[in-house]
Amino acid sequence: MKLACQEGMAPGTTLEEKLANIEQAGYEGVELWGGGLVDRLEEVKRATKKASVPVTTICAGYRGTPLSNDLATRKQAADDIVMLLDAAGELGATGLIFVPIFGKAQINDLSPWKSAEELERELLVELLGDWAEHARKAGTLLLLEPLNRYETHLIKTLRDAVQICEQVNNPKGLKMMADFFHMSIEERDIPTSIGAAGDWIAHMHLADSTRELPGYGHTDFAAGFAALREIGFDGYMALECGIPGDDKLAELTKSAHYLKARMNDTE
Ligand code: LER
Ligand code: MN
Repeated sequence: MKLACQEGMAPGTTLEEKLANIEQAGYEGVELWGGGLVDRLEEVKRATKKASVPVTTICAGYRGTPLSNDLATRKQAADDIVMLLDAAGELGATGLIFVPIFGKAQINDLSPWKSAEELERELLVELLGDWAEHARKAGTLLLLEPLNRYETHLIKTLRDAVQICEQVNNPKGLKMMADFFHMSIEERDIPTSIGAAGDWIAHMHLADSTRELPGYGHTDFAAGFAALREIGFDGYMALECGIPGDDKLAELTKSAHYLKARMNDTE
């Protein structure tokens, strides 16, 4: 289990400065936002090669919507996802984080034949079949991320994501991730859900129940980390949250200490 930090949370004006601060604050990797990444890929490769902080993951940032009603919008998503998977492979990242749809369903309900949600699930499995294979060949993973009910209607729990991963059944191309913030809303018991998802989990997002830095809310990270240790998780856990206070570097450093202490609580 290694700690990482999203680029956008790090203080600094250049990528070099941000990477240096991430490392100084006690993190071992950086997660990049996918939007615009392909246009600055060479700059990212140069900066990360010099720093000792590797790119762990690319977080979404594709245009379009994979489960849109509109073919051009679906195609836009497909083109960007394939490009970002190639970038993830070139950067040596664990994977590209993928959310099938934000908000409500966009495709038509065809009840009584099939509901919009049934159609979305079938379309999703169809699309993921191709993208998982593309990811596998690129040497990376597509990482399905469940979100909470206020951000999506479709894949909300770890169990939802596991079901899709099982249906696609290409574990070298498609796995899932779990975000402590979404889990604090959707999971009945976080350690049990992590245990049930097991080997399918290849990445984590860290945020407390308030979506601030770990340590500010009431999430039981020690119990979550113990469950991750139990399933043999050895991937990255990237911060994705707000930073209270003015001294961002001090806050990030404090949170790294807090998280490492929670890892040791149950060792
Ligand atoms: C969105 O809430 C989220 O958790 C991200 O990781 C996906 O864009
Ligand atoms: Mn997340």
